[in-house]
Amino acid sequence: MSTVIRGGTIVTADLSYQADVLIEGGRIAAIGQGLVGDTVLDAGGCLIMPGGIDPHTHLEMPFMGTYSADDFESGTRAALAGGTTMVVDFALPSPGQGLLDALQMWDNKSGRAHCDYSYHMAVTWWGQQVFDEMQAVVDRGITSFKHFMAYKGALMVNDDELFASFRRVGDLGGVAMVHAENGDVVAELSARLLAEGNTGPEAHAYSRPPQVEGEATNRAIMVADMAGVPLYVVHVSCEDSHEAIRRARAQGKRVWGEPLIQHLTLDESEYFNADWDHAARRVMSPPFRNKQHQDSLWAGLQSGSLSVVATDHCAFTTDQKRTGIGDFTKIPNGTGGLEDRMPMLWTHGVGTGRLTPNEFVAVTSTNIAKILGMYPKKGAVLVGSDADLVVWDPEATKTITAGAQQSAIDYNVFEGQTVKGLPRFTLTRGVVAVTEGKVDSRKGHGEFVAREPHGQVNRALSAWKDLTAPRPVQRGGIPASGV
Ligand code: DUC
Ligand code: ZN
Ligand code: ZN
Ligand code: ZN
Repeated sequence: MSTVIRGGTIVTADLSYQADVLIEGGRIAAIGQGLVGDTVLDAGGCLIMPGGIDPHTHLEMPFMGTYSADDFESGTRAALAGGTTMVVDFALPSPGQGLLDALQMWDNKSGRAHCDYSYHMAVTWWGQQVFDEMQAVVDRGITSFKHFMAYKGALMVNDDELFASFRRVGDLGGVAMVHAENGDVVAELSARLLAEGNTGPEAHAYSRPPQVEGEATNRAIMVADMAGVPLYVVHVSCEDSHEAIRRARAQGKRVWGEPLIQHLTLDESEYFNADWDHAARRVMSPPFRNKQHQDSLWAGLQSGSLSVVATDHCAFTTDQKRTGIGDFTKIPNGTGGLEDRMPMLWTHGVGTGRLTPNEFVAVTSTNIAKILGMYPKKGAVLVGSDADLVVWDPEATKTITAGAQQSAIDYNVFEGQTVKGLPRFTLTRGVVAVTEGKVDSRKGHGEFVAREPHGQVNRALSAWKDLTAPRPVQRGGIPASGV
């Protein structure tokens, strides 16, 4: 059985050109003119792009006393409906739990996935067991390790733990990731706001100002540089953290920043002059920011100082959110976005002239495939690549509404927004899973994607990169220059 996608324009991160795509055995078998196959998909007027990769999801995750409402089934169906053909979810050990134990828990959930997936491993505590098990995690093809600098008393790691873990990740050829917010300051501000009687969801935003993110991002960059490890900063929401990333990149450090589609398109007014449910449904960390911060994020995508657009999809129902009535610190943090990321970014990015179609492909798919060590299996339209493709109709429109979404929750933070640019077809390893909004995909079709560690080449440039090597010491104990 072979399939030909005919009559479209291939759009990659580098090029746009007219050609057909022949798919056999789930992979791209040929690209050229006049190709013939058993099944023909009409891509007339459409763009053929690598399927989206969302590198930041939390599916069926135990968090803040509950579980995120979308599991690997509804979550990956939502992904496919919006043109995303792969998700990377966070395997999250509870503090004290082994990494391999957590991995087993995630394996038990992910068998229901409709599209391919991989994991990042979260490091939520530090000890010999974690150090030891990291090797086995990398051997399984999981090469990215996430650290929470916030959620004090729960998931947060301190600087000594951060430094130790970063060094280990660097030695294993992996990528360190951070949720960069100063958890000590957030805890302090939250307690003070509550004590002053500010219990509503808007206080969540006041408890996490841009400075807590800027400080933690700077700190993580410096710690990563001393540890000699590449760093990926998730959910960059403001100029304060973007500025730190921009500076680090200009210094040659391997640092990448990931804004979310929510922060690019929704602002802090969602928390104010809104009813409790409306605001609480939008409580996430970091919170939405003002227009100046939004402009900074768009500028980062345009200039290349920010590399990837994700969702941090961590969806909770209104009932789950309401457990925080009377205490904003108990509102489960998280919003959805998996189904809407691609159409929203196309509409507000390409549709406004901020991004070219090629830049759109780079930030939704190709860049992250390279950063995470799975290119060109994913993120490419090349012979031999997986046929994870989206046939994109730039003229198709719809109005986003919760009633029509795949996600299991009862609302959508983009409710009422009209998007222009939608999948005509979404293909997962050559299988058509979505046709003009209709999802017809198979539970369990998704496969785990093992990833490759980076070599030395992708390590930070700091003179401190090899702290274990003997280094010449000048009189007075100061290391000689050039080490
Ligand atoms: N932020 C959220 O809003 N939800 C999940 C975890 C996180 O960091
Ligand atoms: Zn986070
Ligand atoms: Zn409302
Ligand atoms: Zn997250």
